[in-house]
Amino acid sequence: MTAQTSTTRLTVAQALVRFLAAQYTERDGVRQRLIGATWGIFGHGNVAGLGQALVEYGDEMPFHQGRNEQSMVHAAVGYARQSNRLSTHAVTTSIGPGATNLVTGAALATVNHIPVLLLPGDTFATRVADPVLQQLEVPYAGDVSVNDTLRPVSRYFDRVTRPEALVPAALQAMRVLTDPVETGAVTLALPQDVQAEAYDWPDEFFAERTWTVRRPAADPAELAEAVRAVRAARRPLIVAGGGVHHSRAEEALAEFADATGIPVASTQAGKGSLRHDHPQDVGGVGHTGTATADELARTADLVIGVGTRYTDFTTASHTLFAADGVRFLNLNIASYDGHKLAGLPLVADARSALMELTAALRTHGHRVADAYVSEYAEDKERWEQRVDACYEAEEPDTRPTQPQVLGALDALADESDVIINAAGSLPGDLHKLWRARSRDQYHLEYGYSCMGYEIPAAIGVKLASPERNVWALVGDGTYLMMPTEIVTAVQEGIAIKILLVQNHGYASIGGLSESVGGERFGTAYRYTADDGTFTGAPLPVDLAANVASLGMRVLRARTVRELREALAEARRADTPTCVYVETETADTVSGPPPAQAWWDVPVAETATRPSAVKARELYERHVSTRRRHL
Ligand SMILES: Cc1ncc(C[n+]2csc(CCOP(=O)(O)OP(=O)(O)O)c2C)c(N)n1
Repeated sequence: MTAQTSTTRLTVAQALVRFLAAQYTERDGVRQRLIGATWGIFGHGNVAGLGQALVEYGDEMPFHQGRNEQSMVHAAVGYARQSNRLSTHAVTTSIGPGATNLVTGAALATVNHIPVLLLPGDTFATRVADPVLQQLEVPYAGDVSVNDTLRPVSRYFDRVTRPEALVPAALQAMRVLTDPVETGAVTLALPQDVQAEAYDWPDEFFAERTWTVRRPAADPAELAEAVRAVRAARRPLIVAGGGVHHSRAEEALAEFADATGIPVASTQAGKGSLRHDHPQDVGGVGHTGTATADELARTADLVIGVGTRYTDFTTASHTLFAADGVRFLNLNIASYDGHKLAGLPLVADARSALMELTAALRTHGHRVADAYVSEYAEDKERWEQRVDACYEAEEPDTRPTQPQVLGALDALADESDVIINAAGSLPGDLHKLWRARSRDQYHLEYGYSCMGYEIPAAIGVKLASPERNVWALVGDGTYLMMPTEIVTAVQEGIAIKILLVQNHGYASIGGLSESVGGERFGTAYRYTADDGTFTGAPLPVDLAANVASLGMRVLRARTVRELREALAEARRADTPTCVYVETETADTVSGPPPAQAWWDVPVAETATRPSAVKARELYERHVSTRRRHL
């Protein structure tokens, strides 16, 4: 460290807390705290370091007490996403299992490009106490700890092995958290001895610092190419991804769509980019897409991807964009995604570049043909009727199907509701059916599709937007994986709502298993039958009682009518409330519309069981329709 005018002597942990409390982001003239709070579970790896620092500087750094390290990261992700990635939370853990519990949460954050700051404790930097409790000893490498498992899932990783190294590590961490291209999980591993060590910190380190979240404009040559491509297209389709939301580009997208007449389909992360009732919103696209969007995708000559990673669900495993000579124009802030599918890259902030594109196309008076507009408008109307049909229950005193559960929520929801989901059969139903009424109503984590995200993420969303009605939609499998953050909601009076859908097992994977020759093996929650399979009676598990045992109010609904009443009551409640409902298996009439496009899940090439042999034949037919876009 070079000579400084004034210094303050603090421990590394104290210095870090004070530094974090002074970091701000700024975008579009709005300034806010970058690290709004810290979540933590303490053990010997962080209690004397960060634990002591958080009590010493509690007035500068709010604290949330978590129940599981993974779910604390989910809460931070929920908060950060709801804050448009301009504010996030830090998560502190002990060493060993506390630290490795972070890995799944970190991967989820990184895959979804959501900033979170992870502060796992680490084993002694001095190694004087080795092996400390929970230390991994690696015979071939003295400098490896379990925290190295966080390297591949972090966008920045550093181990602060000396006090003064905190300064560059902390600054790099903030740079990555606030960089719209690089952001994701950022890990600062903090050896437990270093956390408690004192150092004379230059006071400049604690001065308020503002990180501008940039909006890079389009390169003029790329923009000119993009304008040419759009003007030449007869059947263009916009695929709106999560980048539209991250950039707050919804209005710019609507203006672009209004000016050109181009329809807008959306990925799971991009849904809500246009309101559902905007005439050009054609709904979800891909394997879980609407018939309208998928038909447009099949026949599009130009796919304009805005802030999308083109996952296999979006491309239907490279079978969806099927027109001869189809080309891609990829507006993305990340060059990596901008070059996918051999597309024309337009590497820029979504909002900036959409505004530039709109202005340029307006000067040419460019619009798609009227016939194209009426074609998708009619299709959209037909799809709306299909949604109505599976939302409605003719007989209100019967057990609802899952689409009818969504219909009941749809009937109540207004722009203030946020629905959160990540895995199971709900994401597919929601992508096809849900009518998003506001830009951030549809909160699907489908980059990592992690069971257990929903409840902690709901807490994070509610912390970011206390005035919203925040619903965690969970299946019974998902609930059983990670219910414990309910206790946190109860403890802090965070009035999230849980809609718990009981169908006695992994319905989604059961259906998938059946379609790929797996015969639903291992996917139902049932007693062991005489032949050793889990095909006996349903288990006597009472999940509603389980929720209640964690301190949350539960409303049980047995019929569509009771469900409507329970949802309305829960929605009015100002305390954490769960609605528990058991669903009927949907038949082909009342069920959600089937998948409109394929998804590649490889099927056994050799098998003796007829189900697998048949599934393989079908699989090979689908594989033959796969396209390479080069
Ligand atoms: C952590 C995690 N483990 C496994 C999976 C694979 N998986 C996806 S959906 C699913 C079943 C979900 O069951 P449930 O929540 O009951 O929803 P349902 O399928 O019944 O709608 C599983 C096991 C996953 N996505 N995440």
